[in-house]
Amino acid sequence: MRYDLYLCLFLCAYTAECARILGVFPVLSISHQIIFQPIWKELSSRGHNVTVITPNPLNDVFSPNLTEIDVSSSAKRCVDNTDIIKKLDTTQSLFAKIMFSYHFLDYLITKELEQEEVSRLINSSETFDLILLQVIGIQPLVFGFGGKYRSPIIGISTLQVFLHTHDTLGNPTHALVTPDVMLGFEGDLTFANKVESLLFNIWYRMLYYWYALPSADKVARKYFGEDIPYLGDIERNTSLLLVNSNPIMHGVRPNVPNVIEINQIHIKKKKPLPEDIRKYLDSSPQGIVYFSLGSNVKSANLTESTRNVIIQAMAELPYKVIWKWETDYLPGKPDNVMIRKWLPQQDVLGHPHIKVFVTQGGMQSIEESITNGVPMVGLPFITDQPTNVRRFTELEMGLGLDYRTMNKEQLRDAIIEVAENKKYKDQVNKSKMILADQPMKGIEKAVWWIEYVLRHKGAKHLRSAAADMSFYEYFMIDVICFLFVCISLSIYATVKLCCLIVWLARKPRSKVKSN
Ligand SMILES: *[C@@H]1O[C@H](CO)[C@@H](O)[C@H](O)[C@H]1NC(C)=O
Ligand SMILES: *[C@@H]1O[C@H](CO)[C@@H](O)[C@H](O)[C@H]1NC(C)=O
Ligand SMILES: *[C@@H]1O[C@H](CO)[C@@H](O)[C@H](O)[C@H]1NC(C)=O
Ligand SMILES: *[C@@H]1O[C@H](CO)[C@@H](O)[C@H](O)[C@H]1NC(C)=O
Ligand SMILES: *[C@@H]1O[C@H](CO)[C@@H](O)[C@H](O)[C@H]1NC(C)=O
Ligand SMILES: CC(=O)N[C@H]1CO[C@H](CO)[C@@H](O)[C@@H]1O
Repeated sequence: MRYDLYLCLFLCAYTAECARILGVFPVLSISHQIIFQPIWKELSSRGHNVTVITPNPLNDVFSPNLTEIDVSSSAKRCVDNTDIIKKLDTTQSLFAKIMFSYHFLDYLITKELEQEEVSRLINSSETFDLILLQVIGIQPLVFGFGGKYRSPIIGISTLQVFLHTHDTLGNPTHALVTPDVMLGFEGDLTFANKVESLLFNIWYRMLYYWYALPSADKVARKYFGEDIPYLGDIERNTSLLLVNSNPIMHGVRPNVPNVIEINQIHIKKKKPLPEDIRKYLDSSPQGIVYFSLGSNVKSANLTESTRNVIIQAMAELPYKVIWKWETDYLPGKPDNVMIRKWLPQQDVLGHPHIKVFVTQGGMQSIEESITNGVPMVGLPFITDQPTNVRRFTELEMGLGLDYRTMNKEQLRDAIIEVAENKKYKDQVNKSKMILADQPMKGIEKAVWWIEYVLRHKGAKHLRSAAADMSFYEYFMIDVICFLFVCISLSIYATVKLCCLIVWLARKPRSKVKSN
């Protein structure tokens, strides 16, 4: 018993601290969870006792220091009850998309909080030294965990974060320099864009601070107890934010020192391909097109007309095609197409015969494509996908098409153009070299910063003064008003003084006259 204790003490000293860490990653979407999974796995193998709430557990029997609370049953029920792809489709208005994602995340997280294992954890007297929270869109409810355990909070986001998350850390959000990701425009803005961006910045904050946050605070009290601080104050207490941000795809933005950009977290070491797939790829030196719409958008759920356009285009390609198709049967499957319900995407992209990746344009897929030097054809569907595709088209790493309006010739020609014109491959190669040239790997960086916050019990010393300023202080509205009043008063006083002088100067003369 004694020895165990000494051993544990020794190990704790050795690994900086064997901390008790709670991770809350509520969103059911493997393309997001593959960013978090390596982080929680690495932390546990470094000796921390990690508990995570996730709908995508690793179920790894070799991780004894890891406790995963599987909330997939609650999450699946929410997802099945909602037509997410339609609600977040590019044809929906910005307002509709934002309101939908707010209500959906609220619904999802509430259902997960109600799940028995989660409820039991919240009711128990467990303590944690650090809370890791998934930051995505508008979901202030998860910050209830921070209020419950009163320990330092680290936010981790797989996407560019929304305005209010920048606010919590005092990160600058200039309407023109860094327009919000939901607006979908970057680079040179038109005048109309500028007006829209500024109005959005104001409208969004009104929505968040006056509506979303107060209503989430009421809900949080129900689940985490009445004694938690105001949800907005807990959120403002965030020590550090890790943002999955790709320097090629996202461009640059100014960040305060406690906003850390990480990338390529989910890039794995190459593994051998399954035998049948390897044979197929090896036997196709004329080139192969890899087609996958990712994990959220299902190829099998495309409308019949879109599917037919794709099938006809594929049939006319001078290459073979390997398609992630989620059912056993693809009606009208051309001979040059192989379908699989699931594919080891990174290893497929790493095969030298792959010429083009036809993708929905999710950030993780694009990152995998760049790391493997494969140019892309983008068919964007939801959220950030149109922006991502526009961006890689601008960078000449591929071409983009609108899946609703494209015809078979356009798709076929785009694929052939990207496969045969060397400029796309060269651009991807350039980006690949830039991405590879970093001081440390994404996962190492993430874990280093998480342990940094543990070692210093927060990161108050990195906190920008802007994080604690109110809106009017940050924009110096009080100072500007004060100066305006001062200047107005002095102008008024000067004018009055001049009048007085003129009047005085005239007065004796008039006296003289009257005399
Ligand atoms: C579990 O944590 C201990 C220290 O608490 C560490 O020595 C061990 O390597 C960890 N085990 C695994 C498999 O990660
Ligand atoms: C980690 O914490 C959980 C929950 O408190 C506990 O049941 C478990 O024994 C701990 N694991 C280790 C390896 O200390
Ligand atoms: C946790 O506590 C709440 C309120 O105190 C209660 O409604 C809920 O049933 C408890 N959950 C579990 C799993 O005991
Ligand atoms: C802020 O975080 C610290 C730990 O870093 C904690 O002690 C404090 O209670 C938190 N305050 C609020 C309002 O959540
Ligand atoms: C990619 O670029 C690097 C240097 O920029 C070059 O050395 C390499 O040969 C290129 N590879 C391909 C496949 O073009
Ligand atoms: C393969 C696949 O995901 N099919 C889904 C298509 O959408 C319907 C409902 O919209 C689901 O029931 C199917 O499972």
